[in-house]
Amino acid sequence: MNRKIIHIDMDAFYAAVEQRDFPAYRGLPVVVGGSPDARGVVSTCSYEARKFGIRSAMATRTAARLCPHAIFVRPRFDAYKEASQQIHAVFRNYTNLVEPLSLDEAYLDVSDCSLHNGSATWIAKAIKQDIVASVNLTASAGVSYNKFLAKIASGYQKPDGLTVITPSQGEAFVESLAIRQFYGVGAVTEKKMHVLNIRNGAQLKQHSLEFLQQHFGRFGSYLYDAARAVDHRPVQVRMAAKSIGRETTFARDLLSLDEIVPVLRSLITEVWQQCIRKNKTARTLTLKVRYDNFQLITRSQTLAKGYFNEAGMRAALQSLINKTELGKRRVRLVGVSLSNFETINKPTSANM
Ligand code: TTP
Ligand code: MG
Repeated sequence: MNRKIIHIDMDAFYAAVEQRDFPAYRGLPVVVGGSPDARGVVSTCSYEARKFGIRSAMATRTAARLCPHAIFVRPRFDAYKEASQQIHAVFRNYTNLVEPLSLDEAYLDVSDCSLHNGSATWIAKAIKQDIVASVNLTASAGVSYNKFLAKIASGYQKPDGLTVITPSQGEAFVESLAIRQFYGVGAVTEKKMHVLNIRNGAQLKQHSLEFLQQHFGRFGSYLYDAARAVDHRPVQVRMAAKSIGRETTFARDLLSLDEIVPVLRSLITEVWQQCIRKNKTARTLTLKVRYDNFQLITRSQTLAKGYFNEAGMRAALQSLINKTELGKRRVRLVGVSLSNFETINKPTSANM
């Protein structure tokens, strides 16, 4: 039986929160990101601003040139996080099978949801309405029988869209897609595809599994399936974050390790004190870095034996730093967290 998957993605998320909270911004080009007179980048912008060609990850300075009368605002992550939590609470009214992808995006598997006579389309409509009622923001929804199609569908009629791709429409839909619209195909892969004369789904479908694997490695088999509208990836529920962490956003973006490392060391001390207070020990240490273009990465180390203490975290810090571009790229935020907790007296058993 076909699954019923919904992909929800908020419209112009950060910018929409700003327009909601500051009515004077409504109907106007709003750009959320760094300062336009420094080296900041655009996080996102309102749909009014997109008419001027402004896009995420563009230099804010370029955005200011494209639309000098745009309103430039700095991000308010707390407000976005709060809205995100409220949206995710809405999702869980419909199913526990929720896979969050980011603050503003999630997959839901509603195959077993009996609300609205089990119609995924009506469930998606209801979720959109609930989101408006709960956070006063619009979302776009994609409804289909796998994750790949649901995600493409949600972006098909933005903003405030609802697109359904039925099993009988799936293959033709995929054939019509530009190659760039395939999940995982970025600028580099797109170029490579064009060299191979693959510009759309129909052309992709003409190539054998062997050909695609030869040119794209493991990604090739994903592409082979995707071209046939096949995607078996399940919606993966992630547990509520069970971690203790601390992070800091710098007043200005930092490059020098001499400035960054002491901050990380004091965050480690804070995390460790919190662990002591909560009587916890953990096996996984995670370093989180947000670069100046807002790209967020995490690097983790898990101990095969034993637990992290403060000295252990300090000792592991350098090898985690080495797995990042700290010291080479400017960063706006760093954080450390511990997870994978274990209660020492009660051994966990995998088969219980
Ligand atoms: P997106 O869902 O990609 O974008 P969006 O919600 O702003 O607009 P759309 O209607 O096209 O979905 O990203 C969600 C949020 O993540 C976005 O509001 C801001 C943040 N973000 C960045 O900070 N930097 C980026 O480069 C991107 C793409 C997003
Ligand atoms: Mg979005």
